Amino acid sequence: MKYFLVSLAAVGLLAVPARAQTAKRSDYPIQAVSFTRVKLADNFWLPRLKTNTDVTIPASFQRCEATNRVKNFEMAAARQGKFATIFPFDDTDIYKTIEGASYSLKLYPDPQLNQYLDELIRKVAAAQEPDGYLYTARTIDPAHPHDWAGPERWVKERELSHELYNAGHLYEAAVAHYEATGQKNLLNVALKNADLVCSVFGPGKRAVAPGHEIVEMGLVKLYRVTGKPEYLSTAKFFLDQRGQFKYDPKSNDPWRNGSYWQDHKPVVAQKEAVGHAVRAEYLYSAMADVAALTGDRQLLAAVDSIWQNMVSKKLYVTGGTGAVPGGERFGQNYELPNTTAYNETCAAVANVYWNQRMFQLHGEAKYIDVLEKVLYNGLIAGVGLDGKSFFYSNALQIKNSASFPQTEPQRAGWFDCSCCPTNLARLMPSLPGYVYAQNGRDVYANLFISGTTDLLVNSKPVRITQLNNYPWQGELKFTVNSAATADFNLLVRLPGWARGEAVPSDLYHFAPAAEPKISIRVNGKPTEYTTRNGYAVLSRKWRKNDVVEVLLPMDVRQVLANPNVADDLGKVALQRGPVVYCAEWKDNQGKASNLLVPAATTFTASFRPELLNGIMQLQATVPAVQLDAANSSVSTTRQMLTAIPYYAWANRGKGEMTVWFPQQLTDVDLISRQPQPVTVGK
Ligand code: FUB
Ligand code: ZN
Repeated sequence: MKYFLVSLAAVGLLAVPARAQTAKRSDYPIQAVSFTRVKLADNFWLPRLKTNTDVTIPASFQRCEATNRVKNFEMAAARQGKFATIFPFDDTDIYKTIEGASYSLKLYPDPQLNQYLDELIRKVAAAQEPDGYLYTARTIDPAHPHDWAGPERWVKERELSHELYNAGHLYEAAVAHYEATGQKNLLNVALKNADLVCSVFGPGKRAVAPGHEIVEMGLVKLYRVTGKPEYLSTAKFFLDQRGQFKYDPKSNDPWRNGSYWQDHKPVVAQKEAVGHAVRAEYLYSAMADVAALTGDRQLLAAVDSIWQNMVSKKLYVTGGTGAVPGGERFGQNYELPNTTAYNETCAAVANVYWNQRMFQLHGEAKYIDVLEKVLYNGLIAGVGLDGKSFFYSNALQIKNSASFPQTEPQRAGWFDCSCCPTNLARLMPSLPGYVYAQNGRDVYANLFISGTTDLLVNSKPVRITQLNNYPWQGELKFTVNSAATADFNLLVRLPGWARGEAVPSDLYHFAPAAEPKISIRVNGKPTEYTTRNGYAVLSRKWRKNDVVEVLLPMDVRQVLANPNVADDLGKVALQRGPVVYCAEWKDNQGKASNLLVPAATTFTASFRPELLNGIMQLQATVPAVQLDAANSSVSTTRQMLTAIPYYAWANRGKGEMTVWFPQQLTDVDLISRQPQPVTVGK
């Protein structure tokens, strides 16, 4: 390869050719500490990552085989047969699972898995056309491509072909595989494809706003690995193509006005999170990437204002985004219904990517607050405790009444459009890469996950070890170890929820309660600290075995929504630490929609090791509305409300669940509407 290889060099795996050492380029001021340098030892996350490795990834590969996704590559290699799955983007399920398996190899080395990946990568490489084109939905039989693919390459890219979407996922997988294993077999396939893409698209060449974003993020990753400027300029070119196509700006239909694809305005003129949520959040992630790499201030201003809109008007209390099923998209401001909440699991994955990048741009804890909210709630609700059942959409209420439209009351093993399971498979094992970040002498502790990281600060090796029982307990312990005295700032995130802030906006707030207190001790002594952007800044000359102890208040908080959120009016949600709770039928006499939580309710928290793989459970005695249909009567009794973490619902069968609880009974609505099922997926 003629371009320099940067990332692995940075972690000491590869020698860097001279050109790379002298090359200076701007990037995020704050760099995440790579997943390769963080070893987890965490009670909450490690079992999940192990399940992802032992169950999710093998199940995903098995399903890619059983559903003919692998066969599509084999047929493309042979240039014969008939595309054997439903969607032209089905190739990406293989790429995403390879990506997850690559991260996972770093956590749990496994020669057999490595060998399986090599075989699969051989099949992927064989399906690639000589000029680099890789898209089984056309290559199998170019005379009869998939209906969405169009008669020629790229002609339907803006609408539905997903040619560049497939490319983007290939690049993401290839970089993860290269960084985790040091092997270039998939990277070479990706680079050949990217070279083709850069030769086809660009100023004076073909132009399109990619129909489903991600190629932009993928190209940026290839740029970081190789330093090849065309990858960055093509990513920027794709961003700049938005808002060029002639739609009908007066139409309210997102497909007619272009907002479904975030194509309604030039990207620098966009101010709100709109359209298909996964596409949107991949776009916003790429905007942050390109702004960081080019210093483009307009792009930065645009992505800042879009984030502000999302966090103050379009974010569920669970961290979900993309409220509307039709178009899998963001709704209007404050349109956050509970029973029909779409909240695609892929959108949670995308929101993690986006918030991490916003943090790296600005160094403000609020972005990690949102990322943490997504992580502990909306994201992991997407996968069952068994590791092989998944939600595509994530409702905030399931009501057993013929009058309510339902989304998905149960998880499924796979979907025709199976983007979510494989997106989870890749995000979960990349988690070590979100725990720490660094900007020279500033070392950020963003997530409270037990384990160890080895860093270089001022060229001196420093080891930080975290030990805690988060998210259940608020005692955090950091042990700093360096061979010689090391002078640096340890920035510990002071989570918004621990400072009395439900979200970094006025979309949700906590009901008034005694002011929460955070205390910090160094080597057993209370310490003074300054704060910066939501972080406690601990500046000192660190010596061997210095211990920082942080105590976060873990009171149960009642959350109220902005009154503009019609569906949450007069209701409260429950949160303890970063975890948002729900009541599920199983613990509440078969129902959840009849429970009230008056303002004065106080909850007790108790750890239940035997329940749902170990959870902190909340309980309080509350009024419960009882309906006696036979006698047409309604009464209120007092009943124990048991709440479990939202992420843990739907692991014990099908029934009612709610995140939001009315504070009082205000009305009894006599209705006899017919159910209107909400469809999931394409
Ligand atoms: O279009 C590819 C994927 O399928 C999207 O990201 C999901 O929302 C689903 O529509
Ligand atoms: Zn999905």
